[in-house]
Amino acid sequence: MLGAAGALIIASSSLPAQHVHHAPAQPDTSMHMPMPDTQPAVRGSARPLGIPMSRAGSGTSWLPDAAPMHADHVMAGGWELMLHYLVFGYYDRQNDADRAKRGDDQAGSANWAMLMASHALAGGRVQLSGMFSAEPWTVGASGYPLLLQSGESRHGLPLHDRQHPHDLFMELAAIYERAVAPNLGVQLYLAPVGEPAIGPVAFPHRPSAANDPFAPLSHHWQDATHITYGTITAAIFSRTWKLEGSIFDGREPDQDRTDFDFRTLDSYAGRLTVNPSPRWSVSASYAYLASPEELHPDDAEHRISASILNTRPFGRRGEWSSALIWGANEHSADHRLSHSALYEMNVDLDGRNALFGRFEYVNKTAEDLALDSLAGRRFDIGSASVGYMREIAGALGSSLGVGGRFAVALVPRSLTPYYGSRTPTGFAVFLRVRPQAMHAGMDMEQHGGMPMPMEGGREQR
Ligand SMILES: [Cu+2]
Repeated sequence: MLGAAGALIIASSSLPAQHVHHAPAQPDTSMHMPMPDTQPAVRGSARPLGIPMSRAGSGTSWLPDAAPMHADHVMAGGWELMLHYLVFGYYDRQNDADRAKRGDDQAGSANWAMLMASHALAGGRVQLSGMFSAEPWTVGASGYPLLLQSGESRHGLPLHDRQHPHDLFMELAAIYERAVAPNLGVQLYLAPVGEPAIGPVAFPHRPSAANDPFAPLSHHWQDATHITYGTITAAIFSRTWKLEGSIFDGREPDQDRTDFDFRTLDSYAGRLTVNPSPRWSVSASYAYLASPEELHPDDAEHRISASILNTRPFGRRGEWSSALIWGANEHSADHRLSHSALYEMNVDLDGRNALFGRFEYVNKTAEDLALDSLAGRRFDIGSASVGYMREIAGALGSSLGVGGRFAVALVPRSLTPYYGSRTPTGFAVFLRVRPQAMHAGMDMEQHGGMPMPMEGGREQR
């Protein structure tokens, strides 16, 4: 996320060459555009080692450098300010409630906004970020309908077949980072609310999920720790790798989505990420969660995951982002590894039309799905969702799109009494607002009228 590119004020000759792909001769600034050829850098908060802003994912995670960036960006008194937001208004209908016990419909909004400010400090760079969601009100405490989803609770009962809302405070964090050698940097992340070094970039920030309003069914096997109430992460990194360790409060957020759930830093995690080239980011992580679930406080959890993220050009002006993720949990209660696998993609065909899809396997227990009569059993669940998004308008730096999503799940026969069939379905239609894509050709008025020397293909118009 965080990708605000635009301001190429420091001479980019000092930065590693990036030629992700070549631009059309006459880019249309009103449309979503892929990443520019050059590495952005901004005076006052240059990133150590010349690592581009586009690489910044959720928390301290890395995306491919080629990931598209959607943000508003201004310089003010030596501070670089960036605003990111993603707002979906949806109508969601899961299953046919007349035929099956499980399923529901809802109109609501999934959304988040993030404000970041960064400044030069002591030979490095400090960044403050705040990320917020209105979902406690626009989704509600019971979450939105999503067949076979599980995780977190309300009124002492596990949420099932619904995705919990995100908390009002999704992140309040400070990062300090600086180079300590020509190709070595250090980073410290302090977050009263934030994301420890676990798993891939969280789905709200993944380009491969950017047009999908809904969470993966494997969220709690892969990236659900993106909101924790207390995280400290230390990292060392070069231009191509990053090694991180975190201590954090491993408890999931509770049903009160507007408060701070501070406890103790009882959990830890480590992650290695490698970005071998501009289009790729590969990571592996391990986490120990001391007591993640409020309903089962004595149950500790080990979580291991690996991910491969890719962004590549598609056609003349499109871009194709994808994610392949494996995540597994082992609960101290039963010492069995339960696996999940996900492939997800977003293909921006031409800057206006995008196709997206997510294909998942996850092993869930009767407890996860609140199926008391099947207690002790485990279920292999598959899910395929596909969708389409079309940009229909752009104004004031925002882009409005309209889209739809259809999903079909595959469940074992033993679940048909609950879901009505072995292949229950769900669909949603939605509007989506986000900042227009940033690229080096963006208007200088967004940078206080400063002239912006550019290099590379696209921006020389
Ligand atoms: Cu989440």
